[in-house]
Order: sequence, then C-alpha cells, then structure tokens
Amino acid sequence: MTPAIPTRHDWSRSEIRTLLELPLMELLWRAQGVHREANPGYRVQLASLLSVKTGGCEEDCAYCPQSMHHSSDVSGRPDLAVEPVLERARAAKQAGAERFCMGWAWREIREGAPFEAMLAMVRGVREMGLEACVTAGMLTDTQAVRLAEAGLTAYNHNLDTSPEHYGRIIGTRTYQERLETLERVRRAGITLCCGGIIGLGEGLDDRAGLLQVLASLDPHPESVPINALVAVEGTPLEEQPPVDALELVRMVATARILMPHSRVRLSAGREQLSREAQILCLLAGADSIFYGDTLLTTSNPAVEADRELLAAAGVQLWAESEQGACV
Ligand code: SAM
Ligand code: DTB
Ligand code: SF4
Repeated sequence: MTPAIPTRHDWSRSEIRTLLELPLMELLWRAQGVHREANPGYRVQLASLLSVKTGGCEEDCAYCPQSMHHSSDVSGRPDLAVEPVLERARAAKQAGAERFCMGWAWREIREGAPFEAMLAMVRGVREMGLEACVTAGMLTDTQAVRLAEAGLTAYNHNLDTSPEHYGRIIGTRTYQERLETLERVRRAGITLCCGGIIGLGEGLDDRAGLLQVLASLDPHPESVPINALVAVEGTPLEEQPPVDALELVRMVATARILMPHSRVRLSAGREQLSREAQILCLLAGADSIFYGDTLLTTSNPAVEADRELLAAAGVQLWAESEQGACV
C-alpha cells in the first residue's frame, strides 16, 4: 500500500528548528494531522525492558549509570541466564507487553557463550509471539546476520544527541561508529530502533541536529525512542536540571512530523511526568511506551499506573487491535 503521507529524508536543520519552535498549539495540530493520516487511530505499543548484563561498561557515556567510568556503576550483579530471562518475557507478555527488549551494558557484543545465550533468548522470546529487541552496543556483520537468523525484530542503538554535542557526552566511541553499526543492522534485515535523549545540556540546534540525522536515515528507523535524561547520582550529568515536560512534547511532535510512519516511543523519564503531560505526548504522536516497573537500572511508572493512564486517555493497545498481530 502506498503511504498517504510522503516520507522525506532531506529535512534541513533550520526547517526542523522552525518546527520545534512553533507555537505549541500549532505544532500539536500539525503532529496530530500527520499521525492521524499516517497511523489511523491511537494505538499504543507496550514494550518491556530487561537488563541482562548490568554495569561495568567500558564506554564513558556521561548520562549512563552503567559506565565503569562513573561512581554510579553497579558491580556484582550477575548476568542473567536464558531461562530466567524467558520467564520475565512470559510475565511481560502476560501483563500485556507486545515487545520484549533486552539490554547488555557492553561496548560491543562479545563472542562465545554470552552471544550464544543472547541468540537463545531471542529465539525464545520470538517463540512466545513477542517482538524481540536487543541493545548491546556495536556488532559485526556476522553477529547481525546471526541475530537476524534467530528472528530478532529490532536492534536498539541510539544516536543520543547531535553530532556536535556528542563529543561532550561520549569520548570512547564516535558518532561515525554509531552510524556504521546502524548500517550493519539494516544490512542484516533487522529493523532499527534509534533515537536519543534530551536534557543533556544540549541546545535547540542540537535537538534539531539529532532529529535531522534520524530523519535522514533511509528508511527511517522503525522505532524512535525519545528519552528525557534520568539524572542519576554519581554520573557526570547528575546535576542537570529536569527537562521541562513541554520540551519533551515538542520533541515527540517534531519526531512524528519528520518520521510519520515510525513508532515514536516515549521512553526514559516518564516517572517525572504528570499524567497530563504523558497524555500530551501521546497527543503529539507518541505511540509506544516502556511498560514495566523498571527500565534498565532505574524505575519506570508502575504497571497499574500505566494501565490507568491508557484507560484515562482512551487509547487502544496495539496488541488488541487488528494490526497488532506480531508474529
Ligand atoms: N550499551 C548499549 C548502547 O549504549 O547502545 C545498550 C544499553 S544503553 C543503556 C541504551 C540507551 O539507554 C542509551 O543509548 C541511552 O540513549 C539510554 N540511556 C541510558 N542511560 C540513560 C539515562 N540516564 N537517561 C535516559 N536515557 C538513558
Ligand atoms: C532507550 O532508548 N531507552 C531505554 C532503551 N532504549 C534501552 C533505556 C533507558 C535507560 C534509562 C536508564 C536506566 O534505567 O539505566
Ligand atoms: Fe555502556 Fe550503553 Fe551505558 Fe554507554 S549507554 S555506558 S555504551 S551501557
């Protein structure tokens, strides 16, 4: 079917800035128009997250509590084995999740037993009829192909911020390396989950820059997580002021306009948002949330609170709609 809304990959940074700075009502109106036409109805996908390998990461990402460079790093948590992970996936499915995302605090995927276990987890999650997503840092072409063969639905690898601001946040890995990983994932036929974070001390131009790079990817990433920084004690960004909820609404709305057919996921930072601010994000075009009491190492709104939120907003869950069949 030909999409009703054309997808563009040539947005200029100033066009994107103009969108980000529109009067809020105008921005919301436009985002709603695009969302309604590209994705009729308000279905929301629930994705659950589990940290399989926690902490001790060699990268120095300034926002991340799992980096070995920061005093926040949690050590001593054993890696999870295949069966306990699959148990958690079963419970997530039972609670209504449609996608199960697994995280490894790695600079790059490690060969051998840990990778074989990752493949078994992906196969197991897919056999349950859930979408499977992995986030584990950089990978080789062979590893991407093996993950695709195991049935992996999506690989999450975020660009985080603009190319210009990136160097102030991460010193151990380049923007170009991130882009190359994304290409490898694409070449293997796995869908891309790629987005970023606001609240890292970036300017409006950096937010526009991040969205420009994301929208220039062809095809657009199938899912685009928009995170608000969770400022964790012991990380270099612990003192960052909280993100204004309306800034997050603007980011979501602009992502929706630029990438009409992508799933825009309202990700980390929801605990700091009121119910009304979260509903504004849905109105702005977010059509997925992380669902479950924890993200990777930090907390997320309780499952019951999210059920109430979605009921209050009157949104249909993706898994309950006709298009929601995910196997
Ligand atoms: N190590 C892998 C990587 O970096 O791709 C996978 C795990 S990493 C924790 C996944 C993503 O979580 C990061 O790219 C970042 O966007 C997000 N993230 C990590 N810490 C965060 C925080 N404190 N607040 C918001 N988002 C965060
Ligand atoms: C994404 O963009 N956000 C998620 C998921 N992809 C892997 C992770 C958020 C992590 C927040 C901090 C923590 O819980 O450690
Ligand atoms: Fe490691 Fe990923 Fe955290 Fe960076 S964001 S320190 S790569 S776990």
